[in-house]
Amino acid sequence: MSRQPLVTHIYTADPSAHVFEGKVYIYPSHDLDLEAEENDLGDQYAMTDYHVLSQEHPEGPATDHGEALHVARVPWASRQMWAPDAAYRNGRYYFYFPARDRDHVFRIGVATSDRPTGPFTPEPEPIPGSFSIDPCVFQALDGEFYMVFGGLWGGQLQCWASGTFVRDAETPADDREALRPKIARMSPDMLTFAEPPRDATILDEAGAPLISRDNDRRYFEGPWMHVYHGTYYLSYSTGDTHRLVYATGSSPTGPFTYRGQFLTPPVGWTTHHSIVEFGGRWWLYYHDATLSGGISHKRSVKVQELFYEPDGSIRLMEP
Ligand code: FUB
Repeated sequence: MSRQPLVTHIYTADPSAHVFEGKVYIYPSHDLDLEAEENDLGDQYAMTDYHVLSQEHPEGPATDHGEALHVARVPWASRQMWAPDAAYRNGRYYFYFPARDRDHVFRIGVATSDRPTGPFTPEPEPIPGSFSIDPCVFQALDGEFYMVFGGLWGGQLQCWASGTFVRDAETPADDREALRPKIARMSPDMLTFAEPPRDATILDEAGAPLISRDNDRRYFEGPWMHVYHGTYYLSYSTGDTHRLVYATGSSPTGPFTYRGQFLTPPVGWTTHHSIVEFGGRWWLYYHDATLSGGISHKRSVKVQELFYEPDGSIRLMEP
């Protein structure tokens, strides 16, 4: 199978793949072809808009449907349109995206359309009570929708550890419990949270929460949830150790037990992915920075088949 970028005329990253109307629709970030100095706050990820891609099949070519939303159309947002996601409910498509507000605090917004390709019309304000980055909106087995979200460092998850925003907050000390992704049930209209976000706990094999110095396993950013054989799979990036790993649980809100790594580090600093079933097979959408020669903020979305072992574990892959 080809491991080439889905498209090469623009840089794309952070792919959230969904099957809508019999096709795969991919909702990526749109990396700009800009020179930028890299820093740990991610200022180099200065994206301003989103494009939607689609494929008739994960092994086939991708179509770029053009600009679906621009920061200039979002009244509350100032910059940095980071990793988005989309959902379908009751005849409407909902596009979720993080961006910095006018105080430079990351919030999560929602925009709607009657088509999977957009253009999407943004709500005038971010989702009340939202913060940080990397929304993933999924439907649980009982039909309810949830958003799992959050990212460290430039994604500001550590700034909210006390419940209110502390701009210069640091990540927990090495021997303390690691930060966890946040999860909230969505209201029926999909525009607000039905409850305050809570922690999605990730435990080790002995049932203890992962701790901060466990950099190969603890949560960093880019959560994705899917269900396989009745089990919830929470997968995510370990950030500074550049792995894609997963944990499983019997409830959409956790707790989740760490299970393993499924993708070794791709080229570039960030790792971000989604997992989707299409045609009775499973597919991993992810990005790397090969096309740009390794420039971390110029990434390209790729896809490869994903395999489960008989015990439900995900087979380790190389990009
Ligand atoms: O693309 C900007 C940020 O980089 C995303 O929000 C993170 O997940 C990381 O991929």
